[in-house]
Amino acid sequence: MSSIQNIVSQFTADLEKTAKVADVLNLKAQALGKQGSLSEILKGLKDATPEERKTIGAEANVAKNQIEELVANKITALESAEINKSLLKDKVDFSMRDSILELGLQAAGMHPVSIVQREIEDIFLSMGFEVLDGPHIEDEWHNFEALNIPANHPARDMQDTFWFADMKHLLRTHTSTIQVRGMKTRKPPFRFVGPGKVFRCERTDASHEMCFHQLEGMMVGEDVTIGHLIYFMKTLLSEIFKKEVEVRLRPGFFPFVEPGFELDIKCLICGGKGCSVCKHVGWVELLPCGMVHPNVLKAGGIDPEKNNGFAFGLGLDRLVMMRYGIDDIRLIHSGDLRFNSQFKTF
Ligand code: FA5
Repeated sequence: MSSIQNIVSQFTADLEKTAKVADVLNLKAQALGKQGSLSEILKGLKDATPEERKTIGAEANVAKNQIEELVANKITALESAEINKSLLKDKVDFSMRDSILELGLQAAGMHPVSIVQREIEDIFLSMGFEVLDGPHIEDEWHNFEALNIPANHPARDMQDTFWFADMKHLLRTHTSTIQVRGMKTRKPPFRFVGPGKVFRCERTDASHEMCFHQLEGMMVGEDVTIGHLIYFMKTLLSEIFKKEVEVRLRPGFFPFVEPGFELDIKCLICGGKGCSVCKHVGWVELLPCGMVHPNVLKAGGIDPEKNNGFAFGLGLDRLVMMRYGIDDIRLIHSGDLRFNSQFKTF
């Protein structure tokens, strides 16, 4: 009996000195394994009286349970010490977050697209519009079909699309997908804007990028007219430029509006003389818009007999270029801190 107790106390002392799970398991094998010290005692029972076998057997069982419990506790302790150690090593001090962010903004400035986007959101919020968001990865229905562009429609070629391998999903080519999602989740009357990144498989130049920003706008109700559309466009431009800018409205074709218009701005880089940004025509395509096509309202679950609406899709990067006199869109996307630091800081 005393040797059983000795085994447990020796085991406890040896366990105390272990610092690795593998060493704990080795120690356990030395006590409880086939050749282990406790097993050796049990083997010796074959020569004992039935009475001795009973008491020593019971005592050995208690010792085995004790050793197993000691082992389990030690392994848990070693594993949590390991986790704590790695947590401490990779620790992030979140209390530093705000000051780091502030330092970054002071050094780099706020991105000009973010500055202008926030200003436009505020302008539209003050006129009773909501600000909506939408996913970058879309399906064909939201990007094309619901916008009156069925499969094989030539208008699909107007926007070179990045398709996923399943040929059903794509990177949205315009923020008009937000129109569709907005209509589906609202009942007229409503008005909202939806800014965001869009993607097109295009060759880049001074005014074209593959990933750029648009800001969609939509207003739907019983008596929405072209007059409303022109009023909101004019308010937007006078608030953003804080000065008279020359614009022209011309007919434009988009399957999701009828009638459709292109609102161009006199190029503020060259003053209309012609440069690489306006492709030497003196005007920059900025704000396509129009009255929402009845098929689009239907796809959005809205009765076109009772409601009509306008929609627009502002080219945000080009507006930023006009506002700050930036002569190459690729600078906006360069990620160059020397460029960013020239704009407003907090
Ligand atoms: C559209 O994307 C339509 N969804 C806009 C619309 C919405 C029309 C609602 C009517 C009603 P478009 O492909 O023309 O239209 O693009 C809109 C604007 O995005 C352009 O006027 C231009 O300012 C900008 N844009 C287009 N392609 C690029 C590009 N590759 N890089 C930078 N800006 C671009």
